[in-house]
Amino acid sequence: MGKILAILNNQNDTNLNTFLKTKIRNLETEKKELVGVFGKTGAGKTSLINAVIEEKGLLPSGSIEACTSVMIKVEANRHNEIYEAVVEFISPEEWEDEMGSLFRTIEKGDQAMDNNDNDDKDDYHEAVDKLSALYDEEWKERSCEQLMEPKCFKAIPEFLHSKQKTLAFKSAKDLSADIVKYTRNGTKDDKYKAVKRWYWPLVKCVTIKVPNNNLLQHVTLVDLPGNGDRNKSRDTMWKGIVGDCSAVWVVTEINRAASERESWEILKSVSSLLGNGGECQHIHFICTKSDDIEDIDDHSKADAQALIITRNKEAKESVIKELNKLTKIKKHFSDECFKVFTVSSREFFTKRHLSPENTEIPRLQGFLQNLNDCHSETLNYVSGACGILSLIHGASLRNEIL
Ligand SMILES: Nc1nc2c(ncn2[C@@H]2O[C@H](COP(=O)(O)OP(=O)(O)O)[C@@H](O)[C@H]2O)c(=O)[nH]1
Ligand SMILES: [Mg+2]
Repeated sequence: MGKILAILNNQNDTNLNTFLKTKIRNLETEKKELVGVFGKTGAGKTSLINAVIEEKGLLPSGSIEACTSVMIKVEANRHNEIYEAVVEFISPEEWEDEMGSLFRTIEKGDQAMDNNDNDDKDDYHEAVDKLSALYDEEWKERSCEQLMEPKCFKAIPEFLHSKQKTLAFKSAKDLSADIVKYTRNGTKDDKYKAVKRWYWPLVKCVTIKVPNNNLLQHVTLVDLPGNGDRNKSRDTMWKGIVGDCSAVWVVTEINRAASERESWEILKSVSSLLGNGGECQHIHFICTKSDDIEDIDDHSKADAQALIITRNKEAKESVIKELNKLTKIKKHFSDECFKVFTVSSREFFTKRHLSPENTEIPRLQGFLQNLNDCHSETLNYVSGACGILSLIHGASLRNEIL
């Protein structure tokens, strides 16, 4: 392919020639298997990803107040030993538009306060949160136009030029500390008092590249906040990602796994997007925080372990019972698609009460390993290269090339 590319480079640029050159270059950028991690805030998605890839503290997790606000993709860095974060922004035009509607919401909200209209009040607080995250108090005295001036984006000039911002770090810990200002809403969290500007309202997606990671060679994990997004381009991206997922993980706390409506709603809306003809072959229901049992530390290790195992079993049974009720969704997928896991990301790292095999993180790792192994980069390359060669062969028979 290298030789052919060299020959093509020495020829005049015809349509066919340009097409072939692009095709050959694209052979190198392979498609990944996407695993979408869904669930409401606080369900334990971020901790789950950290545990599965065995990078404690890579993705900042924590209090609900400082929840993850943007989409985060985690994949392998296959080029060097560095932890890398690539930040993608929405366009400046989009932000200006959104700001206009935020200001209108705030005006409406002032009236809602008088009329006690709760929906409008929520929108009002959301708008204030967003503007304050980015501009602190400044937005109150300035116009939209002034708030678009370059001096407001000194730390992120890339945003104004519609470019990505690439950040490089030596360790997972350094990356985690720096990316909070792009990914989380920490305005109300004392832990982040030092951070003055939060950029999440402008961020579309952050891709984190982890070095030396076998599980992620051909797999990308996507941490998706909540259920869609009000920002149009982020929502489009969200839906696009759902449609491309090879596997969907619906994450929910074990204590409410079967009863909580929200995770079942997520499962329903996600499966309607997956629909027919999608790539998705695996829908996994993951019950998190299996260590979270009241007064667990008062028990002996053996008793604690027995309690956890019994509850895991009960949780699985009730989730499977609920799953079986979803006849409409089940019509589109085979029975093998659905699996239930019980995990504790905390136990996976601390190993206080459980032997590692009792939290099913290793089982999820096995699943990812399998997804990796089934994804054949070589096969994709070879069939792509064959296609290019037969095109060239056909064209040369017609004297169009070489
Ligand atoms: N006890 C226990 N707490 C957990 C576990 N996983 C996450 N948490 C806690 O649950 C909260 C939310 O976790 P996070 O991963 O940020 O959830 P996300 O909002 O879904 O990404 C944090 O306070 C975590 O410390 C677990 O396995 N056991
Ligand atoms: Mg999170």
